[in-house]
Amino acid sequence: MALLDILEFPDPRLRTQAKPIEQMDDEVRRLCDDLLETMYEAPGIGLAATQVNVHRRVLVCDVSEDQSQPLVFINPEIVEQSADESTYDEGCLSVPGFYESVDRPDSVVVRALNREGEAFEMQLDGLLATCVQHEIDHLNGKLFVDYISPVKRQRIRAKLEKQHKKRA
Ligand code: QAP
Ligand code: CO
Repeated sequence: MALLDILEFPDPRLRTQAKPIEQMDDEVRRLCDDLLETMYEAPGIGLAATQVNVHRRVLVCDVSEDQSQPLVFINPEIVEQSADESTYDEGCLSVPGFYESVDRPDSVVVRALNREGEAFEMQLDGLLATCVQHEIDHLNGKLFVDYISPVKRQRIRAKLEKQHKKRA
């Protein structure tokens, strides 16, 4: 297992469209495990491969209080979504220190492969539905800051760029 480095907004690599996994193998299973380890260490509730600069369609999440319910979604697809929306204050390990309200469908049905490469479908509600939609966005090069006002997004970008310069 390994901790992976997380890309931070506005890194252009976060805009990459991830490619589907064609075949489950040890390398993909290792990626799943490393994503979970990196997410738990952060700590976070969701992490997409895009965020660690691996442009494959893999995401992990765990919204339980005690890190007891790891979920792996490979090649995830939303096959149904509710008309009703809910609003969450979203954050992102790639946008550290910033949280903004985002509206998304309140429940979704997601079809994906698990860590063993088996297909499954899951109905998700509440925070888990929001989290998986947020992570699928990453696989498509999209960030939660794309849903907020350009003024707020620019302010976040400027603050993070300043931090990155200091660190470099
Ligand atoms: C996505 O985000 C999410 O700013 C997962 O300083 C978040 O795990 C979906 C984190 C909220 C729905 C609601 C963020 C950790 C973790 C930070 C995360 C930070 C440290 C974010
Ligand atoms: Co995120």
